[in-house]
Amino acid sequence: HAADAHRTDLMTITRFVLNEQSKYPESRGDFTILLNHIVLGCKFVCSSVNKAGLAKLIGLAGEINIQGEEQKKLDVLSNEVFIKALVSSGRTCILVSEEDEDAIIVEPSKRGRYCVVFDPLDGSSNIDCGVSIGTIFGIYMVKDDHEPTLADVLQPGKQMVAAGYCMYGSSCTLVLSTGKGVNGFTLDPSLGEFILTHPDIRIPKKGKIYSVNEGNAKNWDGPTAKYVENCKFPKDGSPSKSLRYIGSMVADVHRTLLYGGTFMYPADKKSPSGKLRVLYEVFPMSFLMENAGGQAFTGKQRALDLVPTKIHDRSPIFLGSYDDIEEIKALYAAEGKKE
Ligand code: P6P
Repeated sequence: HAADAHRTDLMTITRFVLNEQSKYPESRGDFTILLNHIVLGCKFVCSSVNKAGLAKLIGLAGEINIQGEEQKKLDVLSNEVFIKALVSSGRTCILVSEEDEDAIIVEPSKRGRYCVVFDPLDGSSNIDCGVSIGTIFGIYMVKDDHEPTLADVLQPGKQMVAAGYCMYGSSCTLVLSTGKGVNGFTLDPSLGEFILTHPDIRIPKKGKIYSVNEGNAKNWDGPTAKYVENCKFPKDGSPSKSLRYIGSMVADVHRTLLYGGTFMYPADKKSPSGKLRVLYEVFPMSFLMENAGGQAFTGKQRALDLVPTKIHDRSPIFLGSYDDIEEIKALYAAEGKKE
């Protein structure tokens, strides 16, 4: 029965992507190689994050560790691991990391056709209290071999060929879309493999949860304030929604994807572009939401239509269940008519 099938028909993320890729006879396996290197990075970070608490407890993570080296912060270490993994894949030409001010142009001898934008350890301020954190990544493909420039990554999110995140929590879960649906894989530590555990994830059309930092309420604009008000005091007599806010984007988005509802980081008077970064937070999560049947909206437009001007640009974001985002879009449209 099902359990045995799981044991004997191990659908690993590598096999899954190879199956997908077999639908493109012309492909040369480059994406599979790239993905394998991203997966390697995730496995390393998962193992380091799980030990981080322990390392801190037994003093390994103090200023000087037992090897006498200065102990790197986990997000710095994760960043180095991903950069090394991506460059050594030989399939990338330009990298953008949340940790690096400038884009990384891969040396010519190791160049491939993919541009990877990533946040190696999003939410890392939550490590010490054990809240789930994650790696977020998006992948663009350059059209031909040319000297890579920022223009290759300053592309709208709809140009991405793949996006995903890896959440380091009670289990290590990698959620991936290559443009045709969304699939979730869980790391089986005994095998060191990511196994398909959430095939074809579809976000509920409407949800009962809203997720936003209410501490910013005094700075919200009208439509955001109105939407949150409607969640708390529904006009149509339906039950109030539940507020769930973890403060770690990967965890909040993962819950939204599986349970439905909305995740919001709106603009506010203090930060008119919101807080979350376009390339490696907003775009990958929006790509996943749309591929799971949901929506992602900036308050002005479809998030994936946004064209970034700088690699660390920020944007407001409202993402989640299709019908719930429709409500938010209607509130912003009504506001636009008043102006
Ligand atoms: P706030 C974590 O620092 C992060 O970048 C995201 O993971 C998270 O969604 C957001 O910031 C939380 O921000 O302002 O609510 O603490």
